Amino acid sequence: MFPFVISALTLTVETSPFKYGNEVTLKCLYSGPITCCSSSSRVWRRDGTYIMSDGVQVDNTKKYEETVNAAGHFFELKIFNLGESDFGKVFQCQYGFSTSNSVTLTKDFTHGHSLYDLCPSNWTRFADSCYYPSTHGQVHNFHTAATFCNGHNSHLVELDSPEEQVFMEKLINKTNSLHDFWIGANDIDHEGIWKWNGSNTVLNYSHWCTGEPNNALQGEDCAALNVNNIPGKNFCWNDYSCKSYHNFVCEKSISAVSTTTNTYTLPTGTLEWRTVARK
Ligand SMILES: [Ca+2]
Ligand SMILES: [Ca+2]
Ligand SMILES: [Ca+2]
Repeated sequence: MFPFVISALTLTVETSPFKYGNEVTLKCLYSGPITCCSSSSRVWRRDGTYIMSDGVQVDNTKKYEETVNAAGHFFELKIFNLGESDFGKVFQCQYGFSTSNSVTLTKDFTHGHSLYDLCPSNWTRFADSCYYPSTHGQVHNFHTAATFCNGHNSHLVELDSPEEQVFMEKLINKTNSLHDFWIGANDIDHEGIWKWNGSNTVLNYSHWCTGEPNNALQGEDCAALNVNNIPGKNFCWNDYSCKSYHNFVCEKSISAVSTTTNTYTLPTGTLEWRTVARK
């Protein structure tokens, strides 16, 4: 008995996991069980060149991740941080001696999702926002920092959840700054009533340091993330005089980016309402 079955492979582009994601998943579906090829069986190619072989990344210029679902008769390749250079590239999967159809990545709105990172350079994506941490030495008082963000169609960051707080800690850690970072929280209007500067809404989440906010000295009405707390950087919040100088983080929503900064080729076919509304 011949020890393998040649199975037809179908390669498709799957939905991005994020609403306007910069990741894409390619799904390689085979029609039945393949009883062969314990080694060098699964292969991914980009423009004819191997990028992944049996889960081992051959091309290290990008981040790829392969998952195998034997029960479902498919394996998938997730590509991270899609950029302009990925569009127009041709992808293929191979299993044993079978090779799939070719799939070209296009900047389209498949499933109502743009396969493109909408954040400008120097801005980092998390959920539906882009974030800009000010650079080393780019320190301002609270009002000047807020004005800077406004000038970039954004506002001082509003931290609404533990997840966003954790993301912020990682983002700020990468800057290696020893300065604290302004966030949008302030009680300028009413002492003790903390609001976000951008949306003018009362805080629904907070991460104050122990004993803060304490409105110390002549009064402290503006909040910053603590990065030089002793011992170590713990990223809790402290209120300061709004006139003091700190780094800062701006946040803008993805929808603000897509209507002001980027232009797109109009897609064909049927679109979801929210996609049409962004144009
Ligand atoms: Ca936010
Ligand atoms: Ca205060
Ligand atoms: Ca304080």
